[in-house]
Amino acid sequence: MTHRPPLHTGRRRFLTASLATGGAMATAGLLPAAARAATPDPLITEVQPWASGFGDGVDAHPYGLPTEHEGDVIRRTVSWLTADTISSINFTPIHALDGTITPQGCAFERHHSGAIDLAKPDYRLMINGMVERPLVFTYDDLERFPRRTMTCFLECAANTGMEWAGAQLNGAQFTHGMIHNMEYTGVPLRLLLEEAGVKPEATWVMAEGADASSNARSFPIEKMLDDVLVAFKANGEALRKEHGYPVRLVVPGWEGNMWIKWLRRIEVADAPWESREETSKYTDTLANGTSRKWTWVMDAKSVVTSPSPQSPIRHGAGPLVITGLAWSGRGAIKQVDVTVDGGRTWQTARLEPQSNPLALHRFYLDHQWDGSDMLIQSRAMDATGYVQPTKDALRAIRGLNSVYHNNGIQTWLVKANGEAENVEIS
Ligand SMILES: Nc1nc2c(c(=O)[nH]1)N[C@H]1C(S)=C(S)[C@@H](COP(=O)(O)O)O[C@H]1N2
Ligand SMILES: [Mo]
Repeated sequence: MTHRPPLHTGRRRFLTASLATGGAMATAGLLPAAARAATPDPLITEVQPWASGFGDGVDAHPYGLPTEHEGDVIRRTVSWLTADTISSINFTPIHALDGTITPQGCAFERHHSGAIDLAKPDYRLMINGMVERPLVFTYDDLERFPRRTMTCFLECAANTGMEWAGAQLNGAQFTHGMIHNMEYTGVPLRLLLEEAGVKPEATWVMAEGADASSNARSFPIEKMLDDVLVAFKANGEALRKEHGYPVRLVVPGWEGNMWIKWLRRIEVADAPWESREETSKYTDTLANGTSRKWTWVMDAKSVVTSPSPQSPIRHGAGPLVITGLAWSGRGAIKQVDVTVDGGRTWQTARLEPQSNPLALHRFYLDHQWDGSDMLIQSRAMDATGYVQPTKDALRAIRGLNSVYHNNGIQTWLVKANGEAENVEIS
């Protein structure tokens, strides 16, 4: 599964060997660099092929792609989940990424009727309903409004949904990969609504896309006048087709299905669009048969991305970087605690500074691994003081029939050989 460039195997083997003999230094938190230098390494002592000629010219890749050595950092599907590729889902390779930004090319996709091709000249956005002036905007019109740039996560409400009944999928990509985090640029929807003139009695807004599914959703108008963006750029460049080119809705902190792609119409109203079949699709069925609905905001959640089943430990005992992601739709992540002993003891991880509260946060725990089995978990706390619950605590409230909004604590069993497995402990 893992791609190892053959030229690096010698160095890898050597690092492992020197770590084994340099245990004392390793526990001091330093790699035994002196020991490493003592053994001749052809990668150091011999001229390599890449230093014996020319590399690519600047005209080789007008638009660059990742190097072939990173060819396994790709979106993946789960065959039994994705029997149909059109109304379907794939997963972000979060186990192989670091930092917080998700490159568009490997950011998960969820379509109800496929990713459509829509060119800018054919793009129209209509605002109608309870407004003074119904309006139609072209793409060029949108570019003339004041814009903002902000980074936020999009999590599908179904993320981790397959884990309700117990540990099932073996990898962070599959258990937690219905998420991405991009820097979006666009026009605040508030400015477009002000241009149209929202009537005072309006309380709801319906938004729909240009694809066959339309993915129509109802929003309380307060959110639409608050921080929602009509976005046309992601991570500095145009949205990719699969993420809604040329224009999508960005709904910070709210579940992914509200982030309408290929946005084509906004209708202002005084009631939600209950007549539309999709309006309350993402409901959570409770044990007593009733449902939670309009659970728009994503609760605090976190996951260790490495080590994890697809990112095993490839070195021996000693220094180990434990890292992962944390996020909350209710505000910034204030603290992430990590345990390596199944919750008996917790250590507070280092959080990288994050300027946007509703973006993914990256945490690190610099650990000295003694080489024995670990039960690794992470637990996030957000600005409201809410603490990510255990899976059992969630089940006690929501039962086993839910699919959506599973933000329970994830456990990886990391074995002495460095391999990891998705497990549950209680
Ligand atoms: N027009 C339209 N918008 C849509 C969808 C869709 O099928 N059509 N899927 C929704 C769902 S359920 C999710 S989780 C997100 C996924 O966004 P992504 O494909 O950019 O990851 O888009 C949402 N917006
Ligand atoms: Mo979704």
